[in-house]
Amino acid sequence: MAYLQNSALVLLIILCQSCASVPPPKAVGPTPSDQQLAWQDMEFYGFIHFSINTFTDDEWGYGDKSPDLFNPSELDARQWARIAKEAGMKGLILTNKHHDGFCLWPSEYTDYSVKNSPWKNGKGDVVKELAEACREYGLKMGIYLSPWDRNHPDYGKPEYIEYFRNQLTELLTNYGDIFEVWFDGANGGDGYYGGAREIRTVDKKSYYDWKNTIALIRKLQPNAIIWSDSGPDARWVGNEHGYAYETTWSPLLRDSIYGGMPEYSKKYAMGQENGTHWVPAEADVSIRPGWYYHKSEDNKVKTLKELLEIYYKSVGQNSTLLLNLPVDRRGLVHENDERQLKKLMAQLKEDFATNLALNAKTSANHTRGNTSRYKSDRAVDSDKTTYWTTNDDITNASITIDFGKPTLFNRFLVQEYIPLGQRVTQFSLDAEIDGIWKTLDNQTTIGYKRILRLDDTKATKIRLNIEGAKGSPIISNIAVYHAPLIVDVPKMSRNKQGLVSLQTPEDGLTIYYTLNSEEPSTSSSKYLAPIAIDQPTTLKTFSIDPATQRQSDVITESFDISKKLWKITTFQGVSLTDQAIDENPLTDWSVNTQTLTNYSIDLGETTAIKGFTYTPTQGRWVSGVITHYSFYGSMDGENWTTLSEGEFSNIIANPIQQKITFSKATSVRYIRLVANKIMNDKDDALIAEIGVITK
Ligand code: FUL
Repeated sequence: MAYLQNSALVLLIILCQSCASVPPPKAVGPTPSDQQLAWQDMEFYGFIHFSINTFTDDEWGYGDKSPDLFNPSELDARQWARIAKEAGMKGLILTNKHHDGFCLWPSEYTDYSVKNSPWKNGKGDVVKELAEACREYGLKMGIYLSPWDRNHPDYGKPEYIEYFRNQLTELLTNYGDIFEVWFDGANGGDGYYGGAREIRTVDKKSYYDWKNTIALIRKLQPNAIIWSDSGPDARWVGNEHGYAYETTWSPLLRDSIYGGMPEYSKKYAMGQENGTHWVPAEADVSIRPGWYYHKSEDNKVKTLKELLEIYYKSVGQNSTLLLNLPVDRRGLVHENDERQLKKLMAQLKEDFATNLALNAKTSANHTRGNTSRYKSDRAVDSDKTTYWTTNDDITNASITIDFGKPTLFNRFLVQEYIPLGQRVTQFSLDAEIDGIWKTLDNQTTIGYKRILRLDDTKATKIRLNIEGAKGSPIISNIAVYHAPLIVDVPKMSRNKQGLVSLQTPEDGLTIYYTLNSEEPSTSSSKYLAPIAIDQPTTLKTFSIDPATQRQSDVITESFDISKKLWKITTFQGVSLTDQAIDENPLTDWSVNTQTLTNYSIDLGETTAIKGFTYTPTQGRWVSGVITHYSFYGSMDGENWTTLSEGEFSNIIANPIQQKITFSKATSVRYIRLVANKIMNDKDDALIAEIGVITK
């Protein structure tokens, strides 16, 4: 007995020695600092764009607007922080000073700040309010300080650099811990510059003397990540769509890059396999078309499908995600943006609800030193400090995960152990379906995190094949999920024939609807083909995932008579156009006001109309909007009567469909909308759609 016990002890000692005697692989290429590792773990955080631009409806201020304009009626940084927290963000970066030079904190070094605004009688400090809110909600805070300053008289001269550093010092000293410092690459150009109103260009490479500015930041906030096109700690992803690349390297040829260099996006943004420094990607994008709040974009907040696409192409492609929430003139994140964020959060929770690979049976064709310390099961143990790896000379190896039974999945998540560098250059994923192995995907880089979106697959085993790497592959985590379908309200469109189509974000959802104003349910009509709607009708509809019973909100739309009999007749040089009556708000009729009287719309039959609708362009930029109109009706197309004349109120700020109703119904066969004034006194009008109201 004693002998047995002793030999077991000896065996144990030998085993432990063998574990200890196989050292971990040596790092390959550049590796992240502790600060970069902590930052990468944040994965998802928010941007807040807020400034005088918010009150002037601009994206880039010139620097000449009065601080009097900055007057949010109910600014509440706690609301921003709550929304960010509930969305799963780990921090917030505020535009403390954008290109216009206006400071959201009462800087000692300029008068161009909140201290000369009416907000809180000049006693307010937005940065302080956000710092307190972030602390309360457990969020980290970052700062955006534009290097370009279109207000400051010294911009372009050496004195400005001192001013810039003084401001940095204020921000990095007075507001607690800062996790990221964000330096925009846009710098130099026209501006106010203290009244000079001229173009000032700078040598982007040398003007800012970044070396010393970086040293200052390191001294004041040693844990902060410094972000710009060229890092030094994190880099721009090269576009403002929020998308990283299928091949995204964290190493970067950092010394070849400077902030704002023109060829950056094409040449460097993906990172490089032979990059010299660890400078991981951050993908920035706004939840709306613009970075700043514009009322005109209230109905252009990104859809759930678009937001998910961004998430999978950023966090799922070895990048962090910086998602912008514009704060509005009240000083709040708009309700529409909050609603979309909530949808995103709910869907992500569902997508990653159950890790089907957690503690599954694993095997590998190579294991470093054949010790348990580096065995394949370390990749599925949910401990990111442990990993599966191979001997140093192995750069091709496979790990198999055995679910034990046919298992349905459509997401594959894999992570490299990045403290030892990013290594994998090529990999594939196989699945054993009904006893036959099939390749599901071939890809290149992994990095911190890679998520593959796959078709629904039912397999008993899967196999990750590392087919190329810069050293032994080191895989710290593999997870497998079955994400449900994206459930969101159906998208509606109608054609000129009056056929209404309903579209779901993904195939596989069922749509129910009613045409009698009743609330739809699963016993209502099921949508199978476009619905013919010729008469005024209220359509209510929602979509549902039959597998999970998750259902979308109900969406309601009122349709009037169809335009199937309508014809536009133009004369005297006006080009014939149907865009104004094709029921597609994304196509415009571009027409000169001088000739806008030279057309008529024939409704095809005598119709009693109670009003009309005008939809201005729905393009990204608001232009050609008719602000003052006359609307005419005629029975014979010769003799016209003015049915209404006036102004479309607030149409520039909110260019959605306008509905004008008359005091009484009038029977007409022909109609005509004429522009009396176009925004910015332009000559050309853009008409997306003209319609009538009959009910
Ligand atoms: C850009 C800026 O010019 C935009 O206004 C915005 O701040 C965006 C995040 O970065 O380069």
